Amino acid sequence: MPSETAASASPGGADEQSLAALGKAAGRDVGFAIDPVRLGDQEYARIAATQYDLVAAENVMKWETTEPDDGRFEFGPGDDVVRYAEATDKKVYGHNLVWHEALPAWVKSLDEDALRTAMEDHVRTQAAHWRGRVIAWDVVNEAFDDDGSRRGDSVFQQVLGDGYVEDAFRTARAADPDVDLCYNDYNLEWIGPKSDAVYAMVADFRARGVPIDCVGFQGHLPVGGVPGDLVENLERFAALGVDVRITELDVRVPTPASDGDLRRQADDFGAVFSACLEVERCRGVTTWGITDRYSWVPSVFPDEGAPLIWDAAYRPKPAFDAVVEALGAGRPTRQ
Ligand code: 9MR
Repeated sequence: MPSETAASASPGGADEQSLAALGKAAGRDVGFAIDPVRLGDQEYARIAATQYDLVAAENVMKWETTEPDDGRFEFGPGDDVVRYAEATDKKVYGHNLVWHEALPAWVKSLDEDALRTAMEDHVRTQAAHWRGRVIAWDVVNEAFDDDGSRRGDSVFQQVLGDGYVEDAFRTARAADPDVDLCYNDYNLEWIGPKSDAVYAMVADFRARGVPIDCVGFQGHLPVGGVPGDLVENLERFAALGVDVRITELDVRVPTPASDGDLRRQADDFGAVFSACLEVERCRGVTTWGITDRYSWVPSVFPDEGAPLIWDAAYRPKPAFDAVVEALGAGRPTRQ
């Protein structure tokens, strides 16, 4: 059984059936959002070490952690993630530089000039700190509302207006000339008002030489929610000359989860990984965690959860087998 083989990979290195190994053969990164505190959990650590080749910090590179007070930077927890990644041969995907959430209170009370200075200083200092050690940054996270307008509940939008996004990308480029600079958002997976607005922004940036290299499609989906036009949507962004990536995949189901929903969830995971394999410029898929034991979903969606590919007892779910199958599909068969 593929799940048994892959899930029992030897500690300390990816075995040839691991998700990372299958992803590598297919030219795709397989990542997870890491909470370094959970590495004390033996099963978490074993799966993290053996199954993935990319990490994104679930929380510890966010502004509230990295600059809790004006000009006082705290990179320790993020450094732990980077050191862990380097020790286990994984890439680091930087999440994130500018976001209206996970923001310390001091940022929210600044006037226009002070906020612009604070944002540029934050982007510059954080990008410079991990220069050469992260492959990409979510420079700006979640700047748009679902109707395609700029989101009104962002202090950056309220005080600085649309131009803050461009300013953040230019500042990041100046601090790290080599890292990929990404825009990242949710509900961007299908063609509609929100993805159209982001598409227009990316097209405009590319036309005017504003540095942008990639777009992250988060992929926080309800079961059954993989849009039929996912590939078409990824392709139209790629045609603008940017890489694309699924950055935060999870598929929530009503809890307690039924067998039927877990099978539909497996189909959804398989479909998203297959979509990424189908699009040449899709660099990989990151799941927003490893195990149903630890997920943000139940705290935000009452009566929903179980959104990941290992269950709360670290047993691989049907979704795990579906990912193995999707990743292996394009692989040459060995004799
Ligand atoms: O999973 C993250 C959760 O632990 C945090 O409390 C929350 C606020 O910082 O952020 C969650 O991750 C979010 C990500 O950073 C951006 N896209 C949506 C994710 C889920 O809310």
